[in-house]
Amino acid sequence: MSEHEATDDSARTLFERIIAREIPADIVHETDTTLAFRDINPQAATHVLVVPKTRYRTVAELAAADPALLADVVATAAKVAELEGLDNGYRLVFNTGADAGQTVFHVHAHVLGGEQLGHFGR
Ligand code: IU
Repeated sequence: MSEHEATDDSARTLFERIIAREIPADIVHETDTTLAFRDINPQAATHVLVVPKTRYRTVAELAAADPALLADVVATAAKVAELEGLDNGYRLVFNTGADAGQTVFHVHAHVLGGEQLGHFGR
């Protein structure tokens, strides 16, 4: 594990196992630094997760450590929106920490769209 990777969670996350192709996922797009795959519990007509192949726990940690990699994640999300035909718009969400309901501590962008989305919040 490099010094840039999270050290507080001993177990590898599910997303690291997807990146390593140890467990299957419905992969939508891949770059040298990112992977995009469909969420198993979709919250919109289109719901894709974009992860950096290097693990950081949260978007804040990623932004501080490797802003170019964060830019790669956002660019991959935009590419996913194009591939998925989200021409009428989409939402990009980084749940961060407990209050936002983050459950997987390998930073991921949710790309949501394909229908009119409800307002976010409570
Ligand atoms: P969150 O932002 O940490 O709450 O999002 C984690 C997402 O990971 C959530 O939407 C799950 O449905 C999704 N997910 C998945 O796609 N595949 C899995 O095997 C597991 C969670 I566990």
